[in-house]
Formats: sequence, C-alpha cells, structure tokens
Amino acid sequence: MSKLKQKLAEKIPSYRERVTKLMKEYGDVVVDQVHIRQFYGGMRGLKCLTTDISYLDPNEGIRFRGYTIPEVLEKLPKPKGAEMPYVEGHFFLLLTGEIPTQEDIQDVVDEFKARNRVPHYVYDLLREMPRDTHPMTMFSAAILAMQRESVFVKRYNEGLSKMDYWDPYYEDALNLLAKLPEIAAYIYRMKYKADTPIASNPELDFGANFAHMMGIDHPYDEVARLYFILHSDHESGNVSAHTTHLVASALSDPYYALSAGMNGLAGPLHGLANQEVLRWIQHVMDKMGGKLPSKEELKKFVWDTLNSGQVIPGYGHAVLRKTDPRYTAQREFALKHLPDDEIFQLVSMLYEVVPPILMEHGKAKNPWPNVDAHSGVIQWHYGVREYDFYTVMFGVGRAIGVLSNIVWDRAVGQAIERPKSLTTDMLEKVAGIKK
Ligand code: AMX
Repeated sequence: MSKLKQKLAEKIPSYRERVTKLMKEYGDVVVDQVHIRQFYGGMRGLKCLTTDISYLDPNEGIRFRGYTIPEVLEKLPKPKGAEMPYVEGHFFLLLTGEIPTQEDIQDVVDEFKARNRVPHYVYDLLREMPRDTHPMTMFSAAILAMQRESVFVKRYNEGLSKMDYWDPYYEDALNLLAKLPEIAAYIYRMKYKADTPIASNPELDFGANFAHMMGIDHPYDEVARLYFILHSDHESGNVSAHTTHLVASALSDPYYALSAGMNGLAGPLHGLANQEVLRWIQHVMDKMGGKLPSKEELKKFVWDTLNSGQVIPGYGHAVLRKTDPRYTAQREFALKHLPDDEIFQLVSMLYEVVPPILMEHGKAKNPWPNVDAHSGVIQWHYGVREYDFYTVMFGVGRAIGVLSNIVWDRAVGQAIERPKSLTTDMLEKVAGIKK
C-alpha cells in the first residue's frame, strides 16, 4: 500500500468516530433556517453541506485544510529551483490535511507515474469527435469514456462492505488524476496545434509535464503548478464540487461523478467565465483597433455591457465579498513575470474601473474580481490564446479537490443526497398568502 493510502487509512477511523458522535448525539441541533428566497435563489448561503478539505470565508477567501493561499505557496515543498510548489504535494495536503515532506511527495509522484497511461480508445474517441467540438465537451467525454476502468464498480459488483467504499474510490481518483494532464494537453495539441501531440515525460512533475506536453517553455511549468493549485477546491457548494458530490452520493463511480462535475464547470457563470473574460477583452481591443483604451473609454465599455443586460465576466461571487485571493496570487505572478504585457495592463485597469461601476450599478453583492478575471491573461501571455481551452485547465485543477472530497465522502459514509421539494402553492401557504 502506498504511504498516501496508508496515511488515509490511519486517519479515517477517528473521523468516523467524530461524525458518528455528531449524528447520534447532536443530530437534532439546528444549524440554519431556510428562507423562501433560497428556494428560488440557488440555496444561496444555506448551510447544509460539509467538507474538511477547504473553507471559504467571504472576506478572507479560501483556506485549503486551514492554510491560506500565500501559506500553501510558501509551505508546500517545491521541485528543485522552482518558484511554485509540487501539485502532487497539494493533493497530499488536501487528502490528508498534512503538509507533506519531500518523501511523501515522491510517493505521490510515483503513484501518478504508475497510473498515467491513457487507454488508446480515449484518443480514438477524441479523434472521432468533430474538431470544432468545445474542448470541455471533449474533456468530459474522455473522462466518461474511461468509466469502464472503474475499480469501484468492479469491487462493488464483487460485494464490498460500505466501510471499504473509500478504498476503490481512492484508486479511481488516483487513476483519473494521473491521466488528466495528458488528456487535456492532447486535446489542446490535437485541436489547436495542427494535431501534433507531445508525448508525456515521466521524469517531470505534474505541472512541468503538463507544460512540456503543451509545448510551452519555462516559466509555463510554474504557471501550470500555480494554476492547478489555485483552482483545486472552493469548499463544496460551488456547481462543479456539488455536482461531483451529488452524483457520487448515488454511488456512481468517480468517473461518472467527475465527468458530471466538469459539465457544471463548463457553464459561463462558473468555470467558463475565464474564457468569457478574454472574449470580452478581445472585443474591447477589436473595437479600439488593437490599442489599449483609456480609462474613460473602458468605463464606457463596462457600462455598455451592463446596460445591454449582460454580466461583467470575472467579477462578483456567490460567497466572496472581497478580491479573490486566487486573483491576487495570479496578479502577483503577473507583476513579476509579465508587467509590460498589454492585456495585463488592461486587466489591471479593469480592476480599478469595474468595482466602482458595479457598486454604482447596485446589483452585484460583490463588486470585486474573482479567479477568472485573471487566469486568461497569463495563459494568453504564454501563447495559449485559444481561450475556449481555459476551462479545461481549470478542470484539471478542480479535479484534485473534488476527487479528494468524494474519497472522504465515502470514508465518512455520506448518504445519498435527497433534499425535499415543495410546490409554489405550498410555499404561498407557508408565507400566509390567501387566495
Ligand atoms: N456583472 C453584472 N451583474 C452582476 C455581476 C457582474 N459581474 N455579478 C452579479 N451581478 C448581478 C446578478 O446577475 C444578479 O442580478 P439579478 O438580480 O438581475 O439576477 C445580482 O447582481 C445579484 O447577484 P449576486 O447575489 O451578487 O451574485 P450571485 O451569487 O447570484 O451570482 C455569480 C454569482 C458569480 C454567478 C455572478 O457574480 C456573476 O454572474 N458573475 C460573472 C460571471 C463570473 O465571473 N463567474 C465566475 C465565478 C467564479 C467561478 O465560479 N469560477
């Protein structure tokens, strides 16, 4: 058994005890109330999910296993000479709650290496799809196609105790994660780079190997590590995490669950927003004949977008009420590595211009930028200009968090999800409306 799995196996019993105690002795304690607005308002703010892997504070932003983003970037071990930590180490942290040693990381690196061979039928499937298929559709289809490999399904069909569900879930999660960078890079090179895939280099870490397979030199390996870590998890109520959790709660295996989560990530209000930001910026640049707008001109573009009933992509958030620290981490990277990039200057100008306008507009509860307002510009700078592809990279990162979550879901015996719905008549009655 790998050290990672061993560590998990040691940790699970005490968590089970805590959950059993909460359920048995405190099961009736009230945590929150539900309001009519939440029935139609996307359950916003309703406290009814649990995860120990990350927590999103509205003002502070995300903490991964209790660590802020600057702490994660500082504390996690890095490949020799690298600026950004090992993605493998971040996965270890999310799964176990502990900062890994170099030795722990080597164990995860070896785990991934042993599982990274992508079945040939995945390439056949991708090649059969029309080339103008959205890369998120290809990515999700590739994940779903591999469902026949599920260890969970095999062991479940053989007769598996509920106490052991987490074990084959772990196997499926690792088998999947090890293959995602190669699948993503293959889609990119097939679709946008004249069908010239680059073979994986097993000597490289997760982030560096992705950069290598994309065909982009240093410091894109640093971008890849940063990007996958930042996008990994955002507690469990966002669409991609919640969908993955919901589908897995039916004991659908991790392939079904992750593919479903990716389909949710593909929505413009969620993970597709990074592509929308670049599309919006390109529209501005086109209208300006390729030159940067002045602040006054930019304000007009922002107002025109709002007045035509559209959202400003990359701004606002369902939970956050401050600038997203994932935005700040990327901004710091850009200030160091690409301060003179024109698109970065435009993104910086938007940071000055958009929040006061959204405040004046008076609708968005959070006028500050989220992660997606910044991720595209760094990709653009390093030559990934096919912005349709940005959400796929978000997906590779998000898989690290949501797969960790569903392994723990099974470990603590989370039940099949099944909330209760009411009719409009019933809600009117609850509200005291007489008809
Ligand atoms: N531009 C214009 N209007 C906005 C806005 C923005 N960036 N953000 C919110 N609003 C509007 C909403 O559309 C809503 O309008 P309505 O009352 O007419 O329906 C109103 O402000 C209140 O919304 P909210 O409570 O502040 O936000 P929410 O929780 O309903 O939605 C989010 C959150 C992210 C979907 C929304 O802010 C948005 O559409 N932002 C732009 C898209 C985006 O950046 N998405 C990525 C989010 C991060 C991620 O998941 N990757």
